Amino acid sequence: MMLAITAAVVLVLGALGVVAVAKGDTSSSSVVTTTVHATLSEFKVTLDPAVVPAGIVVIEIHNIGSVEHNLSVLALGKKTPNILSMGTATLNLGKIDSAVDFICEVPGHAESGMKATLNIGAANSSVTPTTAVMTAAQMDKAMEDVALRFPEKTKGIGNQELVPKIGSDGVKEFALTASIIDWEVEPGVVVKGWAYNGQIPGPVMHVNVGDKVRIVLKNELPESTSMHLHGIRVPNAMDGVDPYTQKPILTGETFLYEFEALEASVGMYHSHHNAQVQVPNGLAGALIIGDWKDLAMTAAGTKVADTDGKAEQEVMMVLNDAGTIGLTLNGKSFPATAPYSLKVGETMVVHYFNEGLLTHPMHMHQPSGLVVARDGKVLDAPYFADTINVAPGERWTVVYTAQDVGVWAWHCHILTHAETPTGMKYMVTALIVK
Ligand SMILES: [Cu+2]
Repeated sequence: MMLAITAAVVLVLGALGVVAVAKGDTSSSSVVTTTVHATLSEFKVTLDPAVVPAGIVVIEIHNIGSVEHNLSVLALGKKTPNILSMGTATLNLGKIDSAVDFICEVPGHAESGMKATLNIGAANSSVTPTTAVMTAAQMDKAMEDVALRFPEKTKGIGNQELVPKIGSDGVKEFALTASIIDWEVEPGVVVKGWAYNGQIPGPVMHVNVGDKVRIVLKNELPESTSMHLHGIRVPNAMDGVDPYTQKPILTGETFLYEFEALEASVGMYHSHHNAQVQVPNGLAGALIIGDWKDLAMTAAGTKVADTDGKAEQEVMMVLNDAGTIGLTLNGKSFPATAPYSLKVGETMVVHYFNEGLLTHPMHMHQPSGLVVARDGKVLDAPYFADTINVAPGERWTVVYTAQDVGVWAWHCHILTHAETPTGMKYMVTALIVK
């Protein structure tokens, strides 16, 4: 046993020795090691530098896009695993002496432009790795350009109110169809979204306490699905957890979710089948039981400076950070996110819903947020907070009463979820107060 350990230690030390020798060689000019910074986004691969001397090449990769990418050199049989949005990876190409072609292997990405070539040139031409790809003035210009585009129109709007049919039995019946659609997540970037009724997030359903509700879900996805009514009190058979409470809804099949709305709730409906794929790809939406403009203002009482004691708006803010949709507010990335507007003294009741995989601290620059409910339960003691952590699965209800005129930024405060070197992106919008 001791012998085996000693042998292993010797092997490891031997390997380190080899690495040390190789690195030492770079200064004595026999083998040069060059680090290249590769930046992945939708749908581009940028190499810096793009020309290197022959020798050992190590690629440091940063995915600044909003979806997963990888980097692969087919000719060398070398590639990274899929890299999450904002993730990094390293790819050691070993010794190369001729040009190398890179692609992203995620289906459709290379065809959309994710290709690059690393060329071999003179050792003294552009060996020095640099992280500055823009001048300060270029950066300022890029930031201003994207900011001026907000709010930029894109195709498709989520969270549209779904009007129920009232059946002869008095039941409020909502029709949902799940299918894969083309979804413009940011201007010019169209992804395969998984949608209820062709929109991301799915349509908003409002019902009253005491209503009898039927949701008719048709599955037009290429795989099975099921739907969980998250934060809503329903009979166990309606909980949407296949294979326990129902069979999976096969492609082409329909399932009826029927329940009586027993309690005021801020609920969400989402897939509970292959959910780590189906939900971040878009299969999620809001289901509200009760009059939350009224419930929230009653909870707020005299704590907010609302002019007439009534909320003017109820806003759904669905957060996502993964899947094909990526870092988004209501299925859109800045500058395609929707702005909100209020007059001084007016109030909007905002429900945050986190359908992603990460916690998002949502920050409103006008510091007037009164947290009145968590997961659809009114708090005994509402409290003020300008940054509210919304963990996956949580819903927080916040009363914002406009106090001061201006355009107030409203964004996730994990800064890589809100900004890039070329300006604001992802989970950013604004409250415009007049
Ligand atoms: Cu975030």
